[in-house]
Amino acid sequence: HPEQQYLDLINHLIHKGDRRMDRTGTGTLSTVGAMMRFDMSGGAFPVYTTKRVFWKTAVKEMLWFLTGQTNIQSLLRENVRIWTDWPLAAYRKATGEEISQEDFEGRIVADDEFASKWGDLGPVYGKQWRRWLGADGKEYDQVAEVIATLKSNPSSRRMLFHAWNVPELGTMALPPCHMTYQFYASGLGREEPPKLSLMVNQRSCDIGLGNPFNICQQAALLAMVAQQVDMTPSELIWVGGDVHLYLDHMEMAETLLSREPRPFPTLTLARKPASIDDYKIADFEVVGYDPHPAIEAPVAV
Ligand code: UFP
Repeated sequence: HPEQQYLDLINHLIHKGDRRMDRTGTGTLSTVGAMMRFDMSGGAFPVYTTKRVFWKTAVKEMLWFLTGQTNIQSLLRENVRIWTDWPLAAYRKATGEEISQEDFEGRIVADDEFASKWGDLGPVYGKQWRRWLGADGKEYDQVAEVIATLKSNPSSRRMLFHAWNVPELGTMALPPCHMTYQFYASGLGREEPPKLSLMVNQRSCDIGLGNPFNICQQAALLAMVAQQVDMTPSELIWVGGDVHLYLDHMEMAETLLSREPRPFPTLTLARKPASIDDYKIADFEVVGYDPHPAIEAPVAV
């Protein structure tokens, strides 16, 4: 089962991981240089099954990256709260107000002026993907460029987008974890339609919470781009730099290892939107997802 790659990586971290302190003060077991490959041909959608993964939230975050936005307001309107911690901490620090997360989120949603003042994360993923600001003052849409190249010159070795914009790292709420997205078309001229693979390079990976989420959102991106360029999704290849298990995720890790993976569900896109900018969460039809129960675990911030 392809999910065994994930379980093997967890097992490796538990037994061979380097025990070390980390930025968040939690402590991890860590390794460097891991690869997992997921074959999506036939429609398989790599959403792990050894615990329930909230794939809709993950896909909604991917759709938000694609909008090029960096404000949490539009995420909160989709009920996605994963980025609230950073603006909330900044607000509390600046004002000294002991506002609850719920109240803060409520104000961001209801009040545009408040949202534009307090809800922005700085130039994170969406900004870099769609509106990378060049030294020439122009904004570069890397995603559109990749899609255009996939249509005009699909054997190119330059079809990638990157989020590690060095001069802007300091003003991002979090420097990019998943950094490069490189596309690769195969079977060109021999197979109709050709196949599309995506290799993602991730510098830092929380194996317990981040990875299950990242894998399925990256798979969703591959499905969308493949559809836009009339290819079939092939492999999602995920490469991790510092891959770590937080010490307070040990119990979750043991539970995951005790469970038997189940078949991955299938993903179908309900329609073909006019462009990569027009996908909605309702377009993602996932059938046959029958995971083991969800596991709650603390997020290291
Ligand atoms: N992290 C992920 N995936 C993500 C994301 C964050 O695993 O998509 F945004 C984790 C990795 C790490 C932490 O545990 O968040 C980021 O911390 P640092 O910047 O110190 O690597």
